[in-house]
Amino acid sequence: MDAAGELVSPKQVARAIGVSESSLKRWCDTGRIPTTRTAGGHRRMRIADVIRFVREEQQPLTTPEVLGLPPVTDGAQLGLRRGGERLADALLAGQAESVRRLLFDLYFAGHSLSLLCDQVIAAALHEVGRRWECRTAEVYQERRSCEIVQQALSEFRRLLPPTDSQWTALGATLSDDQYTLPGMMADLVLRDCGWSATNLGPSIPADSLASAVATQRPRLFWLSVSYFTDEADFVAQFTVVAEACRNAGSLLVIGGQMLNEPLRRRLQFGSHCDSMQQLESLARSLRKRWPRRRNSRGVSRTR
Ligand code: B12
Repeated sequence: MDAAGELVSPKQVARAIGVSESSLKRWCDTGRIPTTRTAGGHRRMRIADVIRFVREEQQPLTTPEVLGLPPVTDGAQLGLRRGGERLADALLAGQAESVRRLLFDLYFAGHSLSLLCDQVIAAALHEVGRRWECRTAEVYQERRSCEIVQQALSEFRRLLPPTDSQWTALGATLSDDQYTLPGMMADLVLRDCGWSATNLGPSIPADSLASAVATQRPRLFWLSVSYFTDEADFVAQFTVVAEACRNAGSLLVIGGQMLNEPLRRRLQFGSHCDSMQQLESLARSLRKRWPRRRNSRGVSRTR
């Protein structure tokens, strides 16, 4: 069962939300929380549906630990900007548990995943970068910050809705580009929009990405560009990937700190996004605009 399909019982959810089991069962039976039944007739809910109910109905979680989630702390009151500042301090100090609790507090307060990525996590990592640049932070603190954020972000997967294998997306960074967070964020944000996303990871040669696109034929291919040593070589590599996307009918979506306007004018791509919020709105609008793919017999198919 994929993480998003994880099931929980009314007893667990009632304890996590701090309501009686009978009220919770009533919410199940009135359809406020999508519910299935076991062979023995017991109610079960997907954790993703419980979390959507909690966030949409602003139903405070009293004991999220019951659902394997971090305890509630005061993060929700901080808001996004101060949340980002608190996160930068916790990252530089290597406080993984504080980072985890802060991100979940802000998520349960109703902030979208894409907003947390852009205005809290990226903002905090930019601050870590500024400290590195002015020698008040070390490279190990940069790397550790990324590890801590990746650990926390990987826990969000189990809270996301099931993905639709019709909407396939693949992504990576090119050779030399070791940056992992933008790719992980794009993967999570696309899954949050119901896309079946696969992050191939950092620093992959263009030829290999081109063959991945040719064989997988994703509907969307994302490329994050945070670093390259030689612009001409980067453009040459990029062109190989862009060609493969054109041949496979995959929309090439690009983003990243290195993609300034003059460089973008030298590149052929489908869409440029400066943030995860832009990616989210693109991913949701494509699902509305694009038809489902059909095979020769007119049956909807996943590729
Ligand atoms: C962590 C880090 C590292 C780590 C990365 C580890 C890892 N696992 O990723 C390590 C130690 C490897 C590293 C190395 C270097 N680093 Co460094 N690093 C950083 C740091 C602090 C954070 C990077 C990060 O993850 N940011 C968080 C992400 C999420 O933010 P983001 O990239 O802005 O992405 C957002 C948007 O751009 C957008 N986006 C980005 N990509 C995409 C893709 C798509 C599809 C979409 C839709 C959106 C999108 O959405 C994101 C969320 O809002 C940055 C500081 C900074 N300003 O980011 C410096 C920074 C990028 N590094 C810098 C430098 C110079 C280096 C080195 C060259 C240092 C050296 N001399 O060795 C090397 C180069 C390594 C290489 N070959 O890749 C400079 C770059 C300056 C420049 N532009 O030239 C920075 C800016 C630090 C600084 N202030 O000077 N670094």
